[in-house]
Amino acid sequence: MPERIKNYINGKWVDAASGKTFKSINPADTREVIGLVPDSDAADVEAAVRAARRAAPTWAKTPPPKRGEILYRAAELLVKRKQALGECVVREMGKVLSEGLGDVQEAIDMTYYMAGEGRRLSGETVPSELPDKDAKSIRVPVGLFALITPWNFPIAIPSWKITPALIAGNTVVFKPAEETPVCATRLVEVFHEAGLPPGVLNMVHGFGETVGEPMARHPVVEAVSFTGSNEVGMKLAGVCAGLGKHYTMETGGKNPIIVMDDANLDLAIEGALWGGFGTTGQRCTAASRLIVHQDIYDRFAERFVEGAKRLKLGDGLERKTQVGPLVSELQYKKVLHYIEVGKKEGAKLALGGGPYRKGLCANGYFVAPTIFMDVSPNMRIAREEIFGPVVSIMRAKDLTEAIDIANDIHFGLSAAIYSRDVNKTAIAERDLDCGLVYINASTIGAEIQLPFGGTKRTGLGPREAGGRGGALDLYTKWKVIYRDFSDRLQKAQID
Ligand code: UN1
Repeated sequence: MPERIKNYINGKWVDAASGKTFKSINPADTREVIGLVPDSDAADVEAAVRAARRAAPTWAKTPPPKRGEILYRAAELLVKRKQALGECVVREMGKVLSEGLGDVQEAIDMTYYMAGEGRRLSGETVPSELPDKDAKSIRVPVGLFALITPWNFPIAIPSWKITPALIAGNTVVFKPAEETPVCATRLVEVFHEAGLPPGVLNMVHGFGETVGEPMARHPVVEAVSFTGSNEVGMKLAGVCAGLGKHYTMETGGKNPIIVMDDANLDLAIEGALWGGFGTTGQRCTAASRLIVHQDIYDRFAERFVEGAKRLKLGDGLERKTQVGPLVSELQYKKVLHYIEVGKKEGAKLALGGGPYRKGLCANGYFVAPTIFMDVSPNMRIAREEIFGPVVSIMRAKDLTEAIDIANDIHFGLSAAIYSRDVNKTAIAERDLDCGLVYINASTIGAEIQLPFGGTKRTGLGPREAGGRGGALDLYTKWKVIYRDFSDRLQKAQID
């Protein structure tokens, strides 16, 4: 029997007002229904927003270290439940178990990190230009946040948004991806059990048009944080700007690895396999373009294809599996469509090129690891985000050309270079136009203590995750306080 999943409103687990449900299934075997999930609408959004609004004044006045204590307890619970949550990620989203556990670990890291912010949340104190007067800036909550998260990191990415929102004193309405509602529920249970007061965090399950958009448009919602497709992100940014809401949109990537002729080839191949096919290519940070120096191009391509041939596809809970299924029928069809586009564009298909249905994979959304060679930078498969196990290899005559190809697209999330020449890696570090640069490492695996995000159409608004210039820039606003204790009128800029 599938589990009956609920919305979480004002500290209570409730069905959608309409009573309607939809199914969450296992993408490795679509016959397995994991959850029956509330198919919510604007009425449920309204109830969640009301609860969040009622909870806001008390939560905003709760001392941040006390908010932090709740987050510490949540982090401890995540540690205790890591295995179960990791398995839930595998069953509902399809990634392999080691990565499912990594997904949970990233949430643990983030929750501890943001718990610690409860005792920092620092501003500045600076001298005033006048005597007997002081001046400081403090961080205050923004207000009520709508958080809309994707399915590819069903525990980690919600934690990137929920924990900074909470530590900063905001209240939240949260819509998790419709593909991974059970994982989201496990995460919200943790915050509930950690002692979060009712109404501070609310979760409404459902779809973009019926829940996400009404949430973002709701007049009481002051800010929106979205991670997902570029198309939806840009549209939502327009909605937010029009309604005067703060926002962060974290969207696509088309991340390159540059492999120079002096690279450690074994390391570069390993990194390219991990970046290209890890998480079945379903990371914003996935390495979907390999830009290889012409002198090692053939050698690299041959060995890369050999390595990809050996990857084992299957159910992520099987110990030997390295590549799981795509998350849904929609993604499966989209990836297969792009493979056809690549063939038609005249790229050379070196591996894969279609569905993978062998053995136990027959009932899941499996696509064979696919490699296109001799891809030219203007082909669609070299420019558009595919979000699947499809990698394009391109040739470059030198570092300058490689960097030009890397930069000549609308996205700029992460990029990597493999080279043993410190000057070349320094030039790449300087000239790659993106948010994350990796040197002698793949494009995936950002850590939470630094800002996460990219340039160009990859993202709009403040970055996610930790550190200066990270999430707190979205989840707090500055208040500046001048205190005059001179007992006389003092005029700044004049006296
Ligand atoms: C994403 O795919 O949206 O850097 C996030 C990484 C992970 C996060 C990816 N830490 O690959």
